[in-house]
Amino acid sequence: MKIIVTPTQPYSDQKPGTSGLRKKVKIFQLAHYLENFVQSLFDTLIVPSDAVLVVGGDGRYHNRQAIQTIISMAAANGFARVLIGQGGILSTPAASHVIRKYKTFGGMVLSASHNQGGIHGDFGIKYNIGNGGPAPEKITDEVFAKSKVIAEYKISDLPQVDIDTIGETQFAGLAAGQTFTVQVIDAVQDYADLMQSLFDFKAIKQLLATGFEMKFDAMHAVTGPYAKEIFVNRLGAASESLMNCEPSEDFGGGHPDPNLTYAEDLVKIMFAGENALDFGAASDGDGDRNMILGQNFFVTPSDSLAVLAANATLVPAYAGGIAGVARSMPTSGAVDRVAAKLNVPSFETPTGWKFFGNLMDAGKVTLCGEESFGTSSSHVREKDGLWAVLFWLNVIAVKQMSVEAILKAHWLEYGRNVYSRHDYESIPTEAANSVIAHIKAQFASLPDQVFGNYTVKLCDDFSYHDPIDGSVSNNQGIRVLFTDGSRIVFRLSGTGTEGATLRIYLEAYEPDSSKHHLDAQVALAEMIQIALQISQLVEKTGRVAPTVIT
Ligand code: VG1
Ligand code: CO
Repeated sequence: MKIIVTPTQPYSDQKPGTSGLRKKVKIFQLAHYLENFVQSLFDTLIVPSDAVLVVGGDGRYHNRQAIQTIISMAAANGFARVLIGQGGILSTPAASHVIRKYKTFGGMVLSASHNQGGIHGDFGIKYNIGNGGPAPEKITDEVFAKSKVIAEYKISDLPQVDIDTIGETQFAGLAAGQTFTVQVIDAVQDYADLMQSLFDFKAIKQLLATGFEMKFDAMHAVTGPYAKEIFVNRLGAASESLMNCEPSEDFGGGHPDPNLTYAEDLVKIMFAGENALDFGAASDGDGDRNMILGQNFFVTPSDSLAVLAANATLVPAYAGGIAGVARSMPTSGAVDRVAAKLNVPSFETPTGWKFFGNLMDAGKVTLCGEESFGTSSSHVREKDGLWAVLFWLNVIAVKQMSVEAILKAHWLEYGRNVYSRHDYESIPTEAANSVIAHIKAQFASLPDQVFGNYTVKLCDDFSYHDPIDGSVSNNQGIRVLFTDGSRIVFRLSGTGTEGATLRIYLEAYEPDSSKHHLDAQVALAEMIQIALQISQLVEKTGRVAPTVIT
Protein backbone atom coordinates (compact mmCIF):
# COMPACT_ATOMS: atom_id res chain seq x y z
CA MET A 1 0.00 0.00 0.00
CA LYS A 2 1.21 3.46 -0.86
CA ILE A 3 0.46 6.70 0.96
CA ILE A 4 -0.65 9.58 -1.21
CA VAL A 5 -0.04 12.92 0.47
CA THR A 6 -2.59 15.28 -1.04
CA PRO A 7 -2.35 19.07 -0.75
CA THR A 8 -5.55 20.77 0.42
CA GLN A 9 -7.00 24.13 1.48
CA PRO A 10 -8.69 24.54 4.85
CA TYR A 11 -12.42 25.17 5.28
CA SER A 12 -13.45 27.56 8.02
CA ASP A 13 -16.72 25.89 9.04
CA GLN A 14 -15.74 22.46 10.38
CA LYS A 15 -16.69 23.11 14.00
CA PRO A 16 -18.46 20.07 15.46
CA GLY A 17 -21.79 20.96 17.10
CA THR A 18 -23.85 19.23 19.77
CA SER A 19 -23.22 15.89 18.10
CA GLY A 20 -20.46 15.92 15.50
CA LEU A 21 -20.08 17.82 12.25
CA ARG A 22 -23.35 18.19 10.33
CA LYS A 23 -23.72 19.86 6.96
CA LYS A 24 -25.74 19.60 3.80
CA VAL A 25 -24.67 16.64 1.63
CA LYS A 26 -23.52 19.06 -1.05
CA ILE A 27 -21.06 20.62 1.42
CA PHE A 28 -19.64 17.20 2.26
CA GLN A 29 -19.26 16.63 -1.49
CA LEU A 30 -17.00 19.68 -1.87
CA ALA A 31 -13.43 18.76 -2.83
CA HIS A 32 -11.49 17.38 0.15
CA TYR A 33 -14.20 18.47 2.64
CA LEU A 34 -14.56 15.09 4.38
CA GLU A 35 -10.84 14.34 3.98
CA ASN A 36 -9.88 17.60 5.71
CA PHE A 37 -12.06 16.81 8.70
CA VAL A 38 -10.93 13.20 8.99
CA GLN A 39 -7.26 14.18 8.75
CA SER A 40 -7.71 16.92 11.36
CA LEU A 41 -9.21 14.27 13.61
CA PHE A 42 -6.45 11.71 12.99
CA ASP A 43 -3.86 14.42 13.65
CA THR A 44 -5.54 15.16 16.98
CA LEU A 45 -5.49 11.53 18.11
CA ILE A 46 -2.36 9.62 18.96
CA VAL A 47 -3.00 6.42 17.05
CA PRO A 48 -1.11 3.38 18.39
CA SER A 49 0.18 0.91 15.80
CA ASP A 50 -2.36 -1.82 16.64
CA ALA A 51 -5.31 0.58 16.63
CA VAL A 52 -8.73 -0.62 15.50
CA LEU A 53 -11.32 1.83 14.21
CA VAL A 54 -15.06 1.11 14.06
CA VAL A 55 -16.94 2.71 11.16
CA GLY A 56 -20.64 2.65 10.43
CA GLY A 57 -23.52 4.93 9.70
CA ASP A 58 -27.27 5.25 9.49
CA GLY A 59 -27.31 4.39 5.79
CA ARG A 60 -28.21 7.84 4.55
CA TYR A 61 -27.15 9.17 1.18
CA HIS A 62 -23.33 9.54 0.92
CA ASN A 63 -22.72 6.89 3.62
CA ARG A 64 -21.05 4.40 1.31
CA GLN A 65 -18.72 6.85 -0.43
CA ALA A 66 -17.69 8.39 2.89
CA ILE A 67 -16.89 4.96 4.33
CA GLN A 68 -14.56 4.14 1.43
CA THR A 69 -12.72 7.43 1.97
CA ILE A 70 -12.42 6.82 5.70
CA ILE A 71 -11.11 3.26 5.21
CA SER A 72 -8.47 4.50 2.80
CA MET A 73 -7.43 7.33 5.11
CA ALA A 74 -7.38 5.08 8.19
CA ALA A 75 -4.95 2.80 6.36
CA ALA A 76 -2.68 5.71 5.46
CA ASN A 77 -2.80 7.09 8.99
CA GLY A 78 -1.56 3.94 10.65
CA PHE A 79 -4.66 2.06 11.81
CA ALA A 80 -4.17 -1.71 11.77
CA ARG A 81 -7.81 -2.68 11.33
CA VAL A 82 -11.18 -1.18 10.52
CA LEU A 83 -14.41 -2.82 11.73
CA ILE A 84 -17.35 -2.01 9.49
CA GLY A 85 -21.01 -2.84 10.00
CA GLN A 86 -22.29 -4.86 7.04
CA GLY A 87 -23.50 -2.56 4.28
CA GLY A 88 -21.91 0.34 6.14
CA ILE A 89 -24.68 0.20 8.73
CA LEU A 90 -24.36 0.69 12.47
CA SER A 91 -26.86 2.51 14.62
CA THR A 92 -25.29 4.98 17.02
CA PRO A 93 -25.86 2.80 20.12
CA ALA A 94 -24.71 -0.31 18.22
CA ALA A 95 -21.50 1.50 17.21
CA SER A 96 -20.97 2.48 20.83
CA HIS A 97 -21.42 -1.13 21.89
CA VAL A 98 -19.09 -2.50 19.21
CA ILE A 99 -16.35 -0.04 20.25
CA ARG A 100 -16.71 -1.21 23.86
CA LYS A 101 -17.18 -4.91 23.23
CA TYR A 102 -14.13 -5.26 20.99
CA LYS A 103 -12.11 -2.73 23.02
CA THR A 104 -11.28 -0.75 19.91
CA PHE A 105 -9.43 2.56 19.79
CA GLY A 106 -12.53 4.49 18.73
CA GLY A 107 -15.14 4.79 16.06
CA MET A 108 -16.72 7.01 13.47
CA VAL A 109 -20.47 7.26 13.17
CA LEU A 110 -21.72 8.70 9.92
CA SER A 111 -25.06 10.28 10.56
CA ALA A 112 -26.93 13.53 10.80
CA SER A 113 -29.34 11.76 13.15
CA HIS A 114 -32.82 13.27 13.06
CA ASN A 115 -31.97 15.67 10.22
CA GLN A 116 -33.41 14.86 6.80
CA GLY A 117 -31.35 12.71 4.43
CA GLY A 118 -31.03 12.28 0.68
CA ILE A 119 -29.09 14.25 -1.89
CA HIS A 120 -30.67 17.52 -0.73
CA GLY A 121 -30.55 16.56 2.93
CA ASP A 122 -27.84 16.46 5.56
CA PHE A 123 -24.82 14.30 6.25
CA GLY A 124 -22.69 14.13 9.37
CA ILE A 125 -19.70 12.58 11.03
CA LYS A 126 -19.02 12.03 14.69
CA TYR A 127 -16.02 10.56 16.47
CA ASN A 128 -16.43 8.34 19.52
CA ILE A 129 -13.57 7.55 21.86
CA GLY A 130 -12.57 4.19 23.33
CA ASN A 131 -15.24 4.27 26.04
CA GLY A 132 -17.82 4.23 23.24
CA GLY A 133 -19.00 7.78 23.84
CA PRO A 134 -18.85 10.98 21.81
CA ALA A 135 -15.48 12.73 21.87
CA PRO A 136 -15.33 15.37 24.60
CA GLU A 137 -14.96 19.07 23.74
CA LYS A 138 -11.22 18.92 24.39
CA ILE A 139 -10.91 16.74 21.28
CA THR A 140 -13.52 18.42 19.09
CA ASP A 141 -12.06 21.88 19.81
CA GLU A 142 -8.65 20.68 18.71
CA VAL A 143 -10.03 19.06 15.57
CA PHE A 144 -11.68 22.37 14.66
CA ALA A 145 -8.45 24.29 15.28
CA LYS A 146 -6.50 21.89 13.05
CA SER A 147 -9.14 22.00 10.32
CA LYS A 148 -8.61 25.75 10.00
CA VAL A 149 -4.93 25.39 9.09
CA ILE A 150 -4.75 22.00 7.38
CA ALA A 151 -2.48 21.92 4.31
CA GLU A 152 -2.44 18.24 3.33
CA TYR A 153 -3.98 14.88 4.11
CA LYS A 154 -2.90 11.28 3.85
CA ILE A 155 -4.85 8.74 1.86
CA SER A 156 -3.80 5.35 0.52
CA ASP A 157 -4.05 3.72 -2.88
CA LEU A 158 -6.38 0.95 -1.60
CA PRO A 159 -9.00 -0.21 -4.08
CA GLN A 160 -12.72 0.06 -3.22
CA VAL A 161 -13.42 -2.40 -0.43
CA ASP A 162 -16.43 -4.77 -0.37
CA ILE A 163 -18.40 -3.71 2.71
CA ASP A 164 -21.40 -5.96 2.05
CA THR A 165 -19.91 -9.37 2.72
CA ILE A 166 -19.18 -10.44 6.28
CA GLY A 167 -15.54 -11.38 6.64
CA GLU A 168 -12.02 -10.01 6.45
CA THR A 169 -9.95 -8.54 3.65
CA GLN A 170 -6.24 -8.02 4.20
CA PHE A 171 -3.98 -5.55 2.49
CA ALA A 172 -0.24 -4.99 2.68
CA GLY A 173 0.36 -2.42 5.44
CA LEU A 174 2.45 0.72 5.50
CA ALA A 175 5.69 -1.03 6.33
CA ALA A 176 7.06 -4.34 5.09
CA GLY A 177 5.46 -7.27 6.94
CA GLN A 178 2.52 -5.19 8.23
CA THR A 179 -1.06 -5.75 7.23
CA PHE A 180 -4.13 -3.55 7.17
CA THR A 181 -7.39 -5.44 7.67
CA VAL A 182 -10.93 -4.48 6.80
CA GLN A 183 -13.37 -6.60 8.78
CA VAL A 184 -17.07 -6.51 7.95
CA ILE A 185 -19.25 -7.58 10.88
CA ASP A 186 -22.94 -8.33 11.32
CA ALA A 187 -24.39 -4.91 12.18
CA VAL A 188 -27.21 -6.24 14.34
CA GLN A 189 -26.14 -9.33 16.26
CA ASP A 190 -23.85 -7.89 18.95
CA TYR A 191 -26.41 -5.23 19.76
CA ALA A 192 -29.35 -7.66 19.83
CA ASP A 193 -27.36 -9.95 22.15
CA LEU A 194 -26.67 -7.02 24.45
CA MET A 195 -30.39 -6.16 24.65
CA GLN A 196 -31.22 -9.77 25.39
CA SER A 197 -28.69 -9.76 28.23
CA LEU A 198 -30.26 -6.67 29.85
CA PHE A 199 -34.00 -7.29 29.66
CA ASP A 200 -36.41 -10.05 30.57
CA PHE A 201 -37.09 -11.26 27.04
CA LYS A 202 -39.23 -14.11 28.35
CA ALA A 203 -41.61 -11.72 30.08
CA ILE A 204 -41.78 -9.38 27.07
CA LYS A 205 -42.37 -12.33 24.75
CA GLN A 206 -45.25 -13.46 26.88
CA LEU A 207 -46.71 -9.95 26.97
CA LEU A 208 -46.63 -9.78 23.17
CA ALA A 209 -48.17 -13.24 22.89
CA THR A 210 -51.17 -12.41 25.05
CA GLY A 211 -52.99 -9.80 22.99
CA PHE A 212 -50.87 -6.79 23.80
CA GLU A 213 -50.68 -4.80 20.56
CA MET A 214 -47.69 -2.66 19.71
CA LYS A 215 -46.29 -0.78 16.75
CA PHE A 216 -42.68 0.24 16.27
CA ASP A 217 -41.90 2.86 13.63
CA ALA A 218 -38.29 2.87 12.36
CA MET A 219 -39.09 5.92 10.19
CA HIS A 220 -37.29 4.30 7.20
CA ALA A 221 -34.06 4.65 9.13
CA VAL A 222 -31.37 2.53 10.73
CA THR A 223 -33.36 0.73 13.44
CA GLY A 224 -35.36 -1.28 10.85
CA PRO A 225 -33.02 -4.29 10.75
CA TYR A 226 -32.46 -4.15 14.51
CA ALA A 227 -36.20 -4.04 15.19
CA LYS A 228 -36.85 -7.05 12.92
CA GLU A 229 -34.23 -9.13 14.69
CA ILE A 230 -35.26 -8.11 18.21
CA PHE A 231 -39.05 -7.80 18.04
CA VAL A 232 -39.92 -10.35 15.38
CA ASN A 233 -37.14 -12.96 15.50
CA ARG A 234 -36.34 -12.91 19.20
CA LEU A 235 -39.54 -11.68 20.85
CA GLY A 236 -42.06 -13.28 18.53
CA ALA A 237 -43.92 -10.08 17.63
CA ALA A 238 -46.10 -10.18 14.52
CA SER A 239 -44.45 -8.55 11.51
CA GLU A 240 -47.38 -6.07 11.45
CA SER A 241 -45.95 -4.72 14.69
CA LEU A 242 -43.29 -2.96 12.66
CA MET A 243 -43.67 -0.08 10.26
CA ASN A 244 -41.22 1.74 7.97
CA CYS A 245 -38.54 -0.82 8.78
CA GLU A 246 -36.90 -0.83 5.33
CA PRO A 247 -34.06 1.71 5.61
CA SER A 248 -33.71 4.08 2.68
CA GLU A 249 -31.06 6.66 1.79
CA ASP A 250 -33.51 9.52 2.16
CA PHE A 251 -35.68 7.98 4.91
CA GLY A 252 -38.61 7.71 2.55
CA GLY A 253 -38.42 11.46 1.96
CA GLY A 254 -39.40 12.05 5.58
CA HIS A 255 -37.87 13.65 8.59
CA PRO A 256 -36.56 10.80 10.78
CA ASP A 257 -37.32 12.53 14.05
CA PRO A 258 -39.58 10.61 16.44
CA ASN A 259 -41.90 13.29 17.75
CA LEU A 260 -45.58 14.14 17.48
CA THR A 261 -45.01 16.22 14.34
CA TYR A 262 -42.73 14.05 12.22
CA ALA A 263 -43.92 10.57 13.28
CA GLU A 264 -47.44 11.47 12.24
CA ASP A 265 -48.37 8.05 10.77
CA LEU A 266 -47.63 6.34 14.05
CA VAL A 267 -49.34 9.13 15.98
CA LYS A 268 -52.52 8.57 13.94
CA ILE A 269 -52.49 4.88 14.82
CA MET A 270 -51.88 5.54 18.49
CA PHE A 271 -54.48 8.29 18.80
CA ALA A 272 -57.25 6.43 16.96
CA GLY A 273 -59.61 6.46 19.93
CA GLU A 274 -60.92 3.00 20.75
CA ASN A 275 -58.95 1.48 17.89
CA ALA A 276 -55.62 2.71 19.19
CA LEU A 277 -53.05 0.04 20.04
CA ASP A 278 -51.60 -0.51 23.50
CA PHE A 279 -48.10 0.70 22.81
CA GLY A 280 -46.34 2.68 20.13
CA ALA A 281 -42.72 3.70 19.74
CA ALA A 282 -40.44 5.26 17.15
CA SER A 283 -36.75 5.94 16.72
CA ASP A 284 -34.71 8.43 14.70
CA GLY A 285 -32.24 8.34 11.79
CA ASP A 286 -29.36 6.80 13.72
CA GLY A 287 -31.37 4.89 16.32
CA ASP A 288 -30.46 6.78 19.45
CA ARG A 289 -33.78 8.55 20.07
CA ASN A 290 -37.11 7.13 21.18
CA MET A 291 -40.68 8.28 21.43
CA ILE A 292 -43.03 6.32 23.68
CA LEU A 293 -46.80 6.38 23.16
CA GLY A 294 -49.58 4.65 25.03
CA GLN A 295 -53.16 4.25 23.90
CA ASN A 296 -54.13 7.85 23.00
CA PHE A 297 -51.31 8.98 25.26
CA PHE A 298 -47.94 10.69 24.74
CA VAL A 299 -45.09 10.24 27.21
CA THR A 300 -42.92 13.33 27.53
CA PRO A 301 -39.27 12.22 27.29
CA SER A 302 -38.44 13.87 30.61
CA ASP A 303 -41.20 11.85 32.26
CA SER A 304 -40.06 8.71 30.49
CA LEU A 305 -36.62 9.04 32.08
CA ALA A 306 -38.21 9.50 35.51
CA VAL A 307 -40.48 6.46 35.08
CA LEU A 308 -37.57 4.28 33.97
CA ALA A 309 -35.51 5.39 36.96
CA ALA A 310 -38.39 4.73 39.35
CA ASN A 311 -38.96 1.25 37.92
CA ALA A 312 -35.39 0.25 37.13
CA THR A 313 -35.28 -2.61 39.60
CA LEU A 314 -38.00 -4.40 37.60
CA VAL A 315 -35.45 -4.92 34.81
CA PRO A 316 -32.87 -7.71 35.29
CA ALA A 317 -29.86 -5.50 34.41
CA TYR A 318 -30.79 -2.92 37.03
CA ALA A 319 -32.31 -5.22 39.64
CA GLY A 320 -29.56 -4.26 42.10
CA GLY A 321 -30.53 -0.57 41.87
CA ILE A 322 -29.02 2.42 40.10
CA ALA A 323 -25.96 4.40 41.17
CA GLY A 324 -27.39 7.78 40.17
CA VAL A 325 -29.01 9.68 37.33
CA ALA A 326 -28.07 12.53 35.05
CA ARG A 327 -30.13 14.77 32.82
CA SER A 328 -29.33 17.62 30.48
CA MET A 329 -30.08 21.06 31.89
CA PRO A 330 -33.20 21.71 29.75
CA THR A 331 -34.66 18.30 30.69
CA SER A 332 -37.35 18.53 33.37
CA GLY A 333 -36.57 17.87 37.00
CA ALA A 334 -38.93 14.87 37.15
CA VAL A 335 -36.04 12.42 37.40
CA ASP A 336 -34.46 14.47 40.21
CA ARG A 337 -37.52 13.73 42.35
CA VAL A 338 -37.10 10.01 41.75
CA ALA A 339 -33.39 10.20 42.57
CA ALA A 340 -34.16 12.04 45.80
CA LYS A 341 -36.59 9.33 46.83
CA LEU A 342 -34.13 6.57 45.90
CA ASN A 343 -31.45 8.49 47.76
CA VAL A 344 -29.07 8.46 44.79
CA PRO A 345 -27.34 11.52 43.27
CA SER A 346 -28.69 13.39 40.24
CA PHE A 347 -26.50 15.48 37.94
CA GLU A 348 -27.39 18.33 35.59
CA THR A 349 -25.22 18.55 32.47
CA PRO A 350 -25.29 20.64 29.27
CA THR A 351 -27.23 19.43 26.23
CA GLY A 352 -25.49 16.63 24.31
CA TRP A 353 -24.62 13.07 25.25
CA LYS A 354 -20.87 13.72 25.44
CA PHE A 355 -21.30 15.25 28.90
CA PHE A 356 -22.61 12.00 30.44
CA GLY A 357 -19.54 9.90 29.57
CA ASN A 358 -17.31 10.96 32.45
CA LEU A 359 -20.09 10.42 35.01
CA MET A 360 -20.79 6.93 33.69
CA ASP A 361 -17.11 5.98 33.45
CA ALA A 362 -16.70 7.07 37.07
CA GLY A 363 -19.65 4.90 38.11
CA LYS A 364 -21.61 7.91 39.38
CA VAL A 365 -24.70 7.39 37.24
CA THR A 366 -26.53 4.46 35.67
CA LEU A 367 -29.39 6.17 33.80
CA CYS A 368 -29.18 9.37 31.75
CA GLY A 369 -31.60 11.29 29.60
CA GLU A 370 -32.46 14.35 27.62
CA GLU A 371 -35.79 16.00 26.90
CA SER A 372 -35.04 15.54 23.19
CA PHE A 373 -36.23 11.93 23.17
CA GLY A 374 -32.91 10.53 24.37
CA THR A 375 -32.61 7.98 27.17
CA SER A 376 -29.98 5.40 27.97
CA SER A 377 -27.81 3.79 30.60
CA SER A 378 -24.22 2.81 31.20
CA HIS A 379 -24.65 -0.31 29.00
CA VAL A 380 -23.29 1.91 26.19
CA ARG A 381 -22.07 5.51 26.07
CA GLU A 382 -24.73 6.85 23.73
CA LYS A 383 -28.43 7.31 23.98
CA ASP A 384 -30.30 4.26 22.85
CA GLY A 385 -33.72 4.24 21.22
CA LEU A 386 -34.53 0.52 21.15
CA TRP A 387 -33.15 0.08 24.66
CA ALA A 388 -35.74 2.59 25.93
CA VAL A 389 -38.52 0.81 24.04
CA LEU A 390 -37.51 -2.56 25.51
CA PHE A 391 -37.22 -1.02 28.98
CA TRP A 392 -40.81 0.21 28.73
CA LEU A 393 -42.03 -3.17 27.48
CA ASN A 394 -40.21 -4.90 30.33
CA VAL A 395 -41.79 -2.56 32.89
CA ILE A 396 -45.26 -3.02 31.35
CA ALA A 397 -44.81 -6.80 31.30
CA VAL A 398 -44.00 -6.83 35.00
CA LYS A 399 -46.52 -4.23 36.17
CA GLN A 400 -49.32 -5.32 33.84
CA MET A 401 -50.45 -1.69 33.60
CA SER A 402 -51.09 0.53 30.62
CA VAL A 403 -48.66 3.30 29.70
CA GLU A 404 -51.16 5.93 30.82
CA ALA A 405 -51.83 4.17 34.11
CA ILE A 406 -48.10 3.96 34.82
CA LEU A 407 -47.71 7.70 34.19
CA LYS A 408 -50.75 8.67 36.25
CA ALA A 409 -49.52 6.57 39.17
CA HIS A 410 -46.08 8.14 38.83
CA TRP A 411 -47.50 11.67 38.93
CA LEU A 412 -49.63 10.81 41.93
CA GLU A 413 -46.54 9.73 43.79
CA TYR A 414 -44.10 12.42 42.68
CA GLY A 415 -46.22 15.28 41.33
CA ARG A 416 -46.06 16.25 37.66
CA ASN A 417 -43.32 18.35 36.06
CA VAL A 418 -45.46 19.74 33.27
CA TYR A 419 -43.17 20.21 30.32
CA SER A 420 -43.02 21.32 26.72
CA ARG A 421 -40.47 22.45 24.16
CA HIS A 422 -41.23 24.93 21.40
CA ASP A 423 -38.84 24.97 18.43
CA TYR A 424 -38.56 27.78 15.94
CA GLU A 425 -36.60 26.19 13.09
CA SER A 426 -34.60 27.81 10.29
CA ILE A 427 -34.88 31.40 11.42
CA PRO A 428 -32.27 33.87 10.15
CA THR A 429 -29.16 33.61 12.34
CA GLU A 430 -29.12 37.35 13.03
CA ALA A 431 -32.71 37.36 14.24
CA ALA A 432 -32.02 34.40 16.53
CA ASN A 433 -28.93 36.06 17.94
CA SER A 434 -30.84 39.25 18.59
CA VAL A 435 -33.45 37.35 20.59
CA ILE A 436 -30.73 35.82 22.77
CA ALA A 437 -28.96 39.17 23.15
CA HIS A 438 -32.24 40.80 24.13
CA ILE A 439 -32.82 38.29 26.93
CA LYS A 440 -29.24 38.53 28.15
CA ALA A 441 -29.55 42.32 28.33
CA GLN A 442 -32.30 41.80 30.93
CA PHE A 443 -30.24 39.59 33.25
CA ALA A 444 -29.85 42.41 35.77
CA SER A 445 -33.44 43.67 35.64
CA LEU A 446 -35.43 40.40 35.50
CA PRO A 447 -34.90 39.05 39.03
CA ASP A 448 -37.86 39.94 41.31
CA GLN A 449 -40.01 41.00 38.34
CA VAL A 450 -43.58 39.69 38.57
CA PHE A 451 -45.32 38.17 35.55
CA GLY A 452 -48.90 37.26 36.49
CA ASN A 453 -48.61 34.34 38.91
CA TYR A 454 -44.87 34.03 38.50
CA THR A 455 -41.93 35.94 39.99
CA VAL A 456 -38.44 35.66 38.52
CA LYS A 457 -35.92 34.36 41.02
CA LEU A 458 -32.79 34.46 38.90
CA CYS A 459 -31.50 34.14 35.37
CA ASP A 460 -28.14 33.10 33.98
CA ASP A 461 -26.31 31.45 31.12
CA PHE A 462 -25.73 27.86 32.23
CA SER A 463 -22.14 26.79 32.92
CA TYR A 464 -21.14 23.22 33.63
CA HIS A 465 -18.23 22.26 35.83
CA ASP A 466 -17.49 18.62 35.12
CA PRO A 467 -17.07 17.03 38.57
CA ILE A 468 -14.82 14.30 37.17
CA ASP A 469 -12.24 16.07 35.01
CA GLY A 470 -12.80 19.65 36.18
CA SER A 471 -13.44 21.00 32.69
CA VAL A 472 -15.78 23.97 32.33
CA SER A 473 -18.32 24.48 29.54
CA ASN A 474 -19.86 27.95 29.36
CA ASN A 475 -22.84 29.42 27.44
CA GLN A 476 -24.95 26.27 27.53
CA GLY A 477 -28.36 27.95 27.51
CA ILE A 478 -30.20 30.79 29.20
CA ARG A 479 -32.23 29.91 32.26
CA VAL A 480 -35.00 32.03 33.70
CA LEU A 481 -35.90 30.48 37.04
CA PHE A 482 -39.06 31.42 38.94
CA THR A 483 -39.60 31.43 42.67
CA ASP A 484 -42.02 28.45 42.56
CA GLY A 485 -39.52 26.23 40.75
CA SER A 486 -40.92 26.79 37.25
CA ARG A 487 -38.42 27.59 34.51
CA ILE A 488 -38.02 28.84 30.99
CA VAL A 489 -34.85 27.92 29.09
CA PHE A 490 -33.75 29.49 25.81
CA ARG A 491 -31.11 27.79 23.66
CA LEU A 492 -29.85 27.85 20.11
CA SER A 493 -29.58 24.42 18.51
CA GLY A 494 -26.16 23.01 17.70
CA THR A 495 -27.34 20.40 15.19
CA GLY A 496 -29.22 22.41 12.54
CA THR A 497 -27.78 23.15 9.13
CA GLU A 498 -30.06 25.95 7.95
CA GLY A 499 -30.09 29.32 9.68
CA ALA A 500 -30.69 28.98 13.39
CA THR A 501 -33.13 26.96 15.46
CA LEU A 502 -34.28 28.56 18.68
CA ARG A 503 -35.56 26.22 21.36
CA ILE A 504 -37.74 27.36 24.24
CA TYR A 505 -38.11 24.84 27.06
CA LEU A 506 -40.96 25.34 29.52
CA GLU A 507 -41.47 23.62 32.83
CA ALA A 508 -43.88 24.06 35.75
CA TYR A 509 -44.32 21.74 38.71
CA GLU A 510 -47.86 20.64 39.50
CA PRO A 511 -48.36 18.77 42.78
CA ASP A 512 -52.19 18.88 42.54
CA SER A 513 -53.39 15.59 41.05
CA SER A 514 -56.74 17.10 40.03
CA LYS A 515 -54.78 19.04 37.41
CA HIS A 516 -52.56 16.21 36.15
CA HIS A 517 -54.84 15.38 33.24
CA LEU A 518 -54.40 18.83 31.66
CA ASP A 519 -52.77 19.15 28.26
CA ALA A 520 -49.26 20.57 28.71
CA GLN A 521 -49.98 23.46 26.33
CA VAL A 522 -52.98 24.45 28.43
CA ALA A 523 -51.19 24.00 31.73
CA LEU A 524 -48.22 26.02 30.47
CA ALA A 525 -50.19 28.73 28.65
CA GLU A 526 -49.11 31.50 31.01
CA MET A 527 -45.44 30.44 30.90
CA ILE A 528 -45.57 30.44 27.10
CA GLN A 529 -46.79 34.04 27.10
CA ILE A 530 -44.07 35.06 29.55
CA ALA A 531 -41.42 33.45 27.33
CA LEU A 532 -42.66 35.42 24.33
CA GLN A 533 -42.80 38.62 26.36
CA ILE A 534 -39.27 38.28 27.73
CA SER A 535 -37.77 37.24 24.39
CA GLN A 536 -39.73 39.53 22.04
CA LEU A 537 -39.51 36.57 19.70
CA VAL A 538 -42.48 37.44 17.51
CA GLU A 539 -41.29 41.01 17.04
CA LYS A 540 -37.70 40.01 16.30
CA THR A 541 -38.27 36.98 14.05
CA GLY A 542 -41.70 37.58 12.55
CA ARG A 543 -42.65 34.03 13.60
CA VAL A 544 -46.05 33.75 15.18
CA ALA A 545 -45.96 30.04 16.03
CA PRO A 546 -43.35 27.35 16.72
CA THR A 547 -42.38 24.92 13.92
CA VAL A 548 -42.46 21.93 16.24
CA ILE A 549 -43.99 21.50 19.70
CA THR A 550 -42.98 18.52 21.80
C1 VG1 B 1 -30.30 18.17 19.77
C2 VG1 B 1 -30.92 17.88 21.11
C3 VG1 B 1 -29.90 17.28 22.05
C4 VG1 B 1 -29.30 16.02 21.41
C5 VG1 B 1 -28.73 16.38 20.05
C6 VG1 B 1 -28.22 15.17 19.30
O1 VG1 B 1 -29.27 19.13 19.92
O2 VG1 B 1 -31.48 19.04 21.67
O3 VG1 B 1 -30.50 16.99 23.28
O4 VG1 B 1 -28.29 15.49 22.21
O5 VG1 B 1 -29.74 16.99 19.24
O6 VG1 B 1 -29.23 14.23 19.12
P1 VG1 B 1 -29.49 20.69 19.61
O7 VG1 B 1 -28.16 21.32 19.81
O8 VG1 B 1 -30.00 20.77 18.20
O9 VG1 B 1 -30.53 21.17 20.57
V1 VG1 B 1 -29.18 13.20 17.80
O10 VG1 B 1 -30.29 12.05 18.00
O11 VG1 B 1 -29.54 14.36 16.61
O12 VG1 B 1 -27.62 12.75 17.62
CO1 CO C 1 -30.01 10.58 16.73
